[in-house]
Amino acid sequence: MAAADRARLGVGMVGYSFMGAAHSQAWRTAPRFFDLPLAVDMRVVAGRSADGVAAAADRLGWQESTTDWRTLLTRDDVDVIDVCTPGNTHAEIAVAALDAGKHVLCEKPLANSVAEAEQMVAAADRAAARGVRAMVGFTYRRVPAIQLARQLVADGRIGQVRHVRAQYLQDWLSDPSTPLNWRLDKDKAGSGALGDIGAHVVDLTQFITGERLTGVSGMLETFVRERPVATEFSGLSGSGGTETGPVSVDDAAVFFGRMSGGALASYEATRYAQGRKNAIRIEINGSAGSLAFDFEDMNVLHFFDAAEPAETAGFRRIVVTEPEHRYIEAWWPAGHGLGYEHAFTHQVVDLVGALAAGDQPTPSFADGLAVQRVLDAVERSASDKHRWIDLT
Ligand code: SOE
Repeated sequence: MAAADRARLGVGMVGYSFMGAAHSQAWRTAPRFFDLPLAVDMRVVAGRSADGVAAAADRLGWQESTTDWRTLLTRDDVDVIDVCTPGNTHAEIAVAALDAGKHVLCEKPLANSVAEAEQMVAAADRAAARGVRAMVGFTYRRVPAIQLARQLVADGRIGQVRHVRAQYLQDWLSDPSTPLNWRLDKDKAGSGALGDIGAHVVDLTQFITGERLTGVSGMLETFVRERPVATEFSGLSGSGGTETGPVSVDDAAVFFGRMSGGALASYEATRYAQGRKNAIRIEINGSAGSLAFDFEDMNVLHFFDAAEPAETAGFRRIVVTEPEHRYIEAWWPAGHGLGYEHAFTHQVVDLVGALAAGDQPTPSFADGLAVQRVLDAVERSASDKHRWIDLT
């Protein structure tokens, strides 16, 4: 269909720093590489600082900026609101947007507590009755190698899942002089490594296996409890002066659990794994084979097929850059890999496709709530001598 004939989808975004920039890139790029059923209009970005948000609008490609996100709710030219703010504001913005009849894409984790996540699911259910949709941004689901892993599990290529082993390793807090920022403040972020990055691996392992965690036991640790107050901070780095303040979240989380199909699962999320910048490592062992993935080599999926003769059996390194792989055809010739930002673009592609078709996009707010329940259970377990917490 010619672009001019397509119905338009007006987008408003709230927040404009690291995640806002990643989402803006996706809204800009998706219509240029994919044949979207709706024409995307990047109408307006909202943020607290007038100068900051105006500069961001200019840099990131938004037509307008505002310091009052509530104005987005009453604009007829805004159909979807993309929430890229710290977790403590997700529930307020998403519920107001859904009640105002706007579709919502909300960054992960869905909320800072189970109670907030439940309110958001209730708002999403009310909205769904009017054809209004809500999606949570567990972006890594849209990495082509992750899509292939899920497909192989669904096709029975690794048989019955026995072990799920997942780590999300970063090192940006290893240096104690890295200053305080909102991600280290429980009131704003809800939790630390657990919610920020552990949430991703909980979601990914549930997505790949098609199973849910039925119970967990865990521990949390805060290695550096006092840090400099930031004088400037951007992305995941910054600098501070001599004034210090408390860190109120976990630096690292380790937990184990059981999947609904009976598999044993272990998880680690940390910002102290020196040398690991954004290592999302997932290995799944089944009765008929195994899969292994590392985001630091994100265009590759390792696959072991136990049916192969012992002399030649071994992990196969599948380079997931063929046009047959999900999303790849829209990009480059085989072997010309993708990066971090592409999964955000795929997220927009799938959201716009679902909205045009009148379908529920995934992951839904209910999926976000399921992850939130796991995070909450790990926190309760950690504060009660690693007690087993049932999730059934
Ligand atoms: C920071 O740890 C962070 O930006 C996460 O918040 C994102 O979800 C992840 O994509 C990269 O790391």
